[in-house]
Amino acid sequence: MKRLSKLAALMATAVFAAAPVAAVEIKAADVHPDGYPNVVAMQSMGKKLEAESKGRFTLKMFPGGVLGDEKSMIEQTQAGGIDILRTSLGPVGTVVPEVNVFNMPFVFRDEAHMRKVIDGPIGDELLKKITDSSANLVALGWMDGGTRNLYAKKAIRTPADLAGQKIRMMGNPLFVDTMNAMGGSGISMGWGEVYSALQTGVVDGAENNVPSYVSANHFSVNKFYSLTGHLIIPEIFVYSKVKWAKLSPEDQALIKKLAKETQMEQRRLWDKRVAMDSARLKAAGVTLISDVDKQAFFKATQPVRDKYGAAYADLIKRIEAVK
Ligand code: GTR
Repeated sequence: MKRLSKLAALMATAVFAAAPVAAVEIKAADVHPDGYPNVVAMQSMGKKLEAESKGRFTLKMFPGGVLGDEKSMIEQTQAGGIDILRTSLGPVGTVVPEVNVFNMPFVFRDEAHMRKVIDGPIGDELLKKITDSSANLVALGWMDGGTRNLYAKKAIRTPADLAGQKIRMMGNPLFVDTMNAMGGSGISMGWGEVYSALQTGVVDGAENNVPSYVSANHFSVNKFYSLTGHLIIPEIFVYSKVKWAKLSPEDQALIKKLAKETQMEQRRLWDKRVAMDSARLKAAGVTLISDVDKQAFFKATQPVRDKYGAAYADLIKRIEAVK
């Protein structure tokens, strides 16, 4: 009897030692399709994580908005249904109002300015603000979202050209206010609905960076791309706080380290993609409007900066001071 139980104990130890450590499948999501720089960068982070954790982690990507629009995906991430979400900062402003400083029109001078800000202490502070907020998200890193320009079925050069034009904006009242101030009529809807809305005339135009304009095929219905440059919004990838709490401190540190690399990898992929898509637009016969009265749009949107920036005057001064 004694010998038998000893044997049983030995067997139990052997079984326990051979049992694989619990594997974690990370569910990642993006509104952009496979092949888009942000999706590729996130998949690459998944591969590195798999290698460095010796296969304990795998990342499964749900691209193309299959899990819903960004507003709904943010909610799913907050609830733990999605582990990692790559999203524009635009809709994040509805759950962490302070990030709206980055969402304001003409807050960055150009993309180089935006990159310097997100790579420096202000960028780190904002990530921490998101993590420390009640939004239930752990902000891991930034991605590049280029410059957003207006596209419509006609050339837009001045605020007057936008009169009567219904323009799709991202889901955050700040953007509807921005479009209304610019002279058009802002309508918010999820990214996945925009193509058919443009096609059927529910909206006359929209605004986005070149890779989004191309990958969503919007250039086939709206052939005038006006370089208004009204928004330069960085993107972000966040981990569900509910899920984050289940990871060991070592795994959290590993993911944070890889996130920093992902931020830079996406940027390289982004720059290549912008060059490629810009060439594609020329070949597709899209008219690029560069003689836009940007000063007029800047002036027209001052009330939006006043309204949303009032509480963050110091932060805005610090952003302006970044050279
Ligand atoms: C893109 C951004 C997406 C999404 C989209 C939109 O530039 O990468 O995350 O926010 O814009 O306008 O909805």
